[in-house]
Amino acid sequence: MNGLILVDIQNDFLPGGALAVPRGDEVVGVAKSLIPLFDVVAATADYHPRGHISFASSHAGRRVGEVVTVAGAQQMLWPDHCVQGTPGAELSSELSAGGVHRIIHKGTDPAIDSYSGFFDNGHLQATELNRYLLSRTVDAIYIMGLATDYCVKYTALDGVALGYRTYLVTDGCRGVGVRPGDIEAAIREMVAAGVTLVSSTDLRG
Ligand code: VGL
Ligand code: ZN
Repeated sequence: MNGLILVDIQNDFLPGGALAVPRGDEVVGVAKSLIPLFDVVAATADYHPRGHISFASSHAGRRVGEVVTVAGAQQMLWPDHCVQGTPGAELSSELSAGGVHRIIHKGTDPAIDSYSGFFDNGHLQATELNRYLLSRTVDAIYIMGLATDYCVKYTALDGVALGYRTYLVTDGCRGVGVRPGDIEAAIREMVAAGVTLVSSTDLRG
């Protein structure tokens, strides 16, 4: 069974949002075109409590874009984003028309970030995504969304590690690109790990 995973297509990652991904809005139409082609559609949602460890505002004297060490792990600091219960945390209203069968919240633990839709960054806790996909007998996952170089990448890498045939819908992704080349490097890393690149036009036939 094929599953579509829509990664973090939330208002805060779209133009005007707190952590807007450049041209992030361009993935929404791709998502809408693919949703009807899949029997299993899961959407991940970054869903942070106020004061989350990934927010620069939670670290005195630190600024957005700085990297700090938290419990021995590197943590990039972001603007406050996808705060639970705020409009920025909601999925794009264009996806509320239907077709998303399950929303998987992540990043809900105040003390650890979670880029992947499957696990937190320390691989300490799993979300319900893997269980959900297994319950629907999904063995191939098609991943698209925001952002290529963070949540999309880590979701795809975990997908491969968990044994899914893992596809990246390249035209359905946009990246943050904190440093030049980050997005291309992320795609290379995914391919090297065993992710297959596809375009939505191939899937639509
Ligand atoms: C993301 C940075 C912080 C993402 C989430 O969805 O890629 N990036 N939180
Ligand atoms: Zn986040």
